[in-house]
Order: sequence, then structure tokens, then C-alpha cells
Amino acid sequence: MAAPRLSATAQAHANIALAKYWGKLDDAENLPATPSLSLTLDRLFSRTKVSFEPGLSEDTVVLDGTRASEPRRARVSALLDRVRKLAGFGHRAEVRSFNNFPTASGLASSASGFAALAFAATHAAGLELAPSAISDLARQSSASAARSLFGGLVELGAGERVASPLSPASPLDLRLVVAVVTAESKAVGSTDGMRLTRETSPYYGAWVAHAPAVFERIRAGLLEGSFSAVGEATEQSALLMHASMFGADPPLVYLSSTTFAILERLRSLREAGTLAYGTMDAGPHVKVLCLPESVARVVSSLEEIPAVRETIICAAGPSAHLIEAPV
Ligand code: 2P0
Repeated sequence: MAAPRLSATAQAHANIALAKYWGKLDDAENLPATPSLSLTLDRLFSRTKVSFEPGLSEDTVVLDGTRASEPRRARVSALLDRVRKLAGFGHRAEVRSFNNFPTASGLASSASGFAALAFAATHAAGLELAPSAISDLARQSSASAARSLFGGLVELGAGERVASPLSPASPLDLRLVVAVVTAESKAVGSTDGMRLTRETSPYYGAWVAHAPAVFERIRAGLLEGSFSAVGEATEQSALLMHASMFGADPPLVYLSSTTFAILERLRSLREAGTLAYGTMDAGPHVKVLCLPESVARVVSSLEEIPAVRETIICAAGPSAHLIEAPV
């Protein structure tokens, strides 16, 4: 093991699942019940600095310039505890992190946040871990974070501990246009939402049973370079997942009327020959999957919808890495 340098800053990029993870096989181990396949994005990222300091009495966590709430601090400390155990020291840490996009609004901030935290903390502690081992650490905090350790298209199987890049690489050069609908925080966090869906929705079992077939269609379409097959199955994965949430008691509805207006617009675009497909996470934003030649038409069409605040054009982004920039 290298001598710990005690401080490191990492950048990890957000990812959006084409095949969705929603539900856990095991709460304690945080193992996903459905296989997922995501695209890591170039434009959305978290930067996190971790400094272990021998004199500190507790971990301090500052997110986007504000001291983190106790539940968030505890979630960060749980990951740091696993790193401290591996490193064989007890130093508490100062953590500073910022996202270049709204936190906790269904734009996948926990994925990039915990991936950047795991990457920075393991390097600060002087641990020389393979990316897959860091992916495992990140997954225990947030399963989607396991995927943000890697760039491009990344998969995480049901019940698996570690994500891996899709291999061989897909010939498709994908774009994801994020249509930002609101900057408000989501009412129910993903972990609680998944538990509620599993415990109360009559559609949860159907979702978990059907998700592997949709995942396989997306995976096969990516490997074959069939964009329409990928897009159709991507939209279906999101709608099946949200259908399982609609069945929860009380119902879990992250989508808004603007979400449906956007999906309708995409259907019109497809009828007119522009292939574009939507996917939604734990928030009302729609992420539109398309090919480079369709980006301009998709953006101008989305921007005609008054409730669309902003569009962010993303391509495949890099794996997590160390940076020198201040946080
Ligand atoms: C995904 N989402 O595959 C799915 C689609 C949101 C909808 O993974 O409980 O923050 O921390 O493991 O990873 C968001 O859930 O949940 C998520 P935990 P996480 O991207």
C-alpha cells in the first residue's frame, strides 16, 4: 500500500439508466433487483474533495457550499467507515462536494456524488483499488453510483456487486438531451420510493419479472447498432418502472404534466421521421435519447414547450478520475 496522502479530489459523472434499476434484492447489502444499463454523461458531474485529518473528532460534510443534513452526513460517513476499515486508520474527514446540476431532483446526483466520494476517499487513504472494487464501495451507498465509476455505456446485473463497461463497445454514438423541467427537490428519495413500491405495489413483481427482458433488448440493440430497438426498449423500461410506482400506496408519482407533454412531442417527432425516445427517473425531467444528426431538431422542439426550462445536450462521458481543481 502506498503511504496515504490523506487528501484527494475526484470528479465523477452522472449516469442515466436506459435499462432501469428500481428495487432491491437485499436492503442491507444494497443489491439491485433489476439489471440496469446506463450512459455516463459528459456534461453533468460531481467534484468531491476528501481530506482525512488526524485531529478531527467527526466527519464534516459540505454539499454545494452548505453543511449537509444529518441523514446525508451519516450516509457519507458510512462510506468513509468502509474506507477507514480497509485503510486501517480511524481519521475523520472533511468532505466538500459540488454538483454542476441541481441536487436530488431526479438528475442522478447520488450516482455521481457517491462515485466521486468513493474515488476521492480511497485515493486519499492511499488504497490502490481496482475500479471494480471502488464500484463495489460506491454501490453499497447508492447502487446507481456503481455505474458512475466507468465512462460510456455501463451495466450492473441484478444481484451483482460491481458494474462494468459494456463490452464490446456499441457502434452507436448516442446523445442524451436533458429537458430540465424544475429545479425543486424530489418529495420522496429513491431508497424510500423503492421500498414503498416493493412493499405496496401490486405491479412491483411484474416489473421485476419483466425488467431482464427489456434490459436484454437494450443490450442487444446497443451491440448490434440498432438505434430504434434501443430507443423503444429504453422508453418502455422507464414506463414499466413508473407504472410499478403508480401502483404504490400511497402512489408514487414523480412525473408531471410537462413530462407527458414532452413524451407526446417525441411521439410526433418520430412520426415525422426523427427518432427520439424519452426516459425519466425519480423526477419529472425527460432525458431524450437520440443520434447526433437529430439533436438540433430535438432541442428546438423541446424548447417550444413553455415549461421546459433548459436543455442540456450530453454525449458519453469519462470514467471517474482525480482532478487538481479546488472544490
Ligand atoms: C437508475 N434510479 O437505474 C434508477 C432509475 C432512479 C430511477 O438508481 O437506494 O440513488 O441509493 O441504491 O441509486 C436512483 O436510485 O438508489 C436510481 P439507492 P439510487 O438510475
